[in-house]
Amino acid sequence: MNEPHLDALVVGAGFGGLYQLYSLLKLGMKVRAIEKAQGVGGVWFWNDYPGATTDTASYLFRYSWDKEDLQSYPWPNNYLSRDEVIGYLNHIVDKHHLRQHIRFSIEMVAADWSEAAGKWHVQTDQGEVITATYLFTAMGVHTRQNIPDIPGMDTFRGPLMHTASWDNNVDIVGRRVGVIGCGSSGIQISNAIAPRIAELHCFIRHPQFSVPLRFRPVSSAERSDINARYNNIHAAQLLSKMALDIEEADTKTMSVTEEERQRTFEALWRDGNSFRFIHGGFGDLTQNAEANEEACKFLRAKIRNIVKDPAKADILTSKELFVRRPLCDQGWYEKFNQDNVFAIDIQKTPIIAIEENGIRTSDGQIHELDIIVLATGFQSSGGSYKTVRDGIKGRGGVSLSDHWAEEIKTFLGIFIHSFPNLFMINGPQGPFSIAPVTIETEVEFITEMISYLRETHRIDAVVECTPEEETKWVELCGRSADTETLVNTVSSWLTGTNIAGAKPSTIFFYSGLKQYRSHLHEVKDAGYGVLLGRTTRRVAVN
Ligand code: NA7
Repeated sequence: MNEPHLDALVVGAGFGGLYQLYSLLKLGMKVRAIEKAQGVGGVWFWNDYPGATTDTASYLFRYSWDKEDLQSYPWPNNYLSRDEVIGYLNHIVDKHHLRQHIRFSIEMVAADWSEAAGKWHVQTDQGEVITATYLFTAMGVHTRQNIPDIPGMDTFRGPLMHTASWDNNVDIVGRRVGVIGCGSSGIQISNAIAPRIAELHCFIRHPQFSVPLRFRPVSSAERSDINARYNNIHAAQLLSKMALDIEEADTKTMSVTEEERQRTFEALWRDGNSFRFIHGGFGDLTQNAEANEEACKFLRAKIRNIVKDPAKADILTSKELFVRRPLCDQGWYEKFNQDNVFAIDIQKTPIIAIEENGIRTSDGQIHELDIIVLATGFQSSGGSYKTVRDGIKGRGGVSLSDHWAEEIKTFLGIFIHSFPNLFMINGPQGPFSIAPVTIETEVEFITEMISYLRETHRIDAVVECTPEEETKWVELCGRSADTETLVNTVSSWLTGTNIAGAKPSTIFFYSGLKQYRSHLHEVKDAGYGVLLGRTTRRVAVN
């Protein structure tokens, strides 16, 4: 059944899509959301593997605009499990009557901008075409799985699953499980299943640093205290870099004595959470290699201290700087003290094949397994966009994959030149700060802009950034990566180089949420001029 023409179509029903839907409905617009999954949650819907947990504090992993909910909705522990996130989002959807506006199990397979009509034509996998004046893509960062090309994958006789398509019907108890990959997903699932399975074999190419999460219940006194301070907490987030609700330190690592440095690292380790570890003690760990190396030395000593077998400790210890997306764990290193938990160094002995009964490494050994888990990550660098089946095509039929062939290019992480009236929520080149407040910032900016267009009777205006603004933003993101981070010193999803052969891109604006918001304010204060330069009038066509 074809939808009638919409003012706006929102693609995706995770944190971003839901808030955008809610906001546009409040403006009185004719809007619909489509979602590929059978339920809400976006990345949290799909990542239903054992141990999937947020590493953002529970009280920050909420929408800030539902003040009543902030006070009353339960979060028993300091971090949320995947199921709690899904429960919360379903609660929001029901409370705000959003469900009737969402169509589930529908995937956008093509989107074409019609210059003549001034509309987007979106084709779904159900064979229908939806037309909409505005297209909001809230399609997530970690959406397209990265499936490695290992010979013999189809010959394995047991279940072989990516973490993002985990099948909870598979009984893991007493089985021998192999986990390929040790990013957030790999360490979370390994940690969660280790106590229940016969053997755990972790295949590790680049070990990463992890800091304990310090998962714990939250007392009612703590909850009351946070409830009383919510407005201030939110206001402080908006004026910070990472939005972690911590004092972001500016002390230089090398400006203090060795003793004080160790004391600070120790306190950060004890308090837990790797983002807090990086930003809570010193101000230059992300930027300065010498400072970062001090943190690495501290973490390497911790690993050696926890993991009793020196050979395993060596495989688990990163020789790189601490510059990948920081990891948090609930006892991952400790699990390697179990005799049935093995670490396999696949830099030294790469995986050469998957066979009927396990994984063969280059030393000729077959690691016998009943279940294989691919914790191999995602095509995070624009993959959600570039892999839309029949493409997203803007002015003159230019495809987004072509537009981004050399590198990802956006303005503010929201707008793309040649793709009018298309707005990305949590797309590439937005701020590297925690969700949902980052998402809210983007949604509120776009919603205010559309509201402004409606109020000033400019609903026919086509919103599009200029190539110059795009170029400037890409340069700014690149500079922020160079000055604020060391991310370009390794290959990881933060630069898109986790995918073999991919060209590096800057996929975040690293100067922080406060700085990002000031760029948004500049655009807004100038009457959105840089986005409205190319106004064309639409012809009324359905
Ligand atoms: P990540 O962080 O991209 O981690 C993927 C892991 O898989 C990482 O250890 C990779 O090793 C490994 N990997 C990927 N491909 C292969 C192949 N072909 N062979 C062996 N090992 C491989 O993904 P996650 O799902 O853990 O986390 C993604 C984000 O989700 C996370 O950062 C949070 O923001 C939430 P490599 O480092 O490439 O050597």
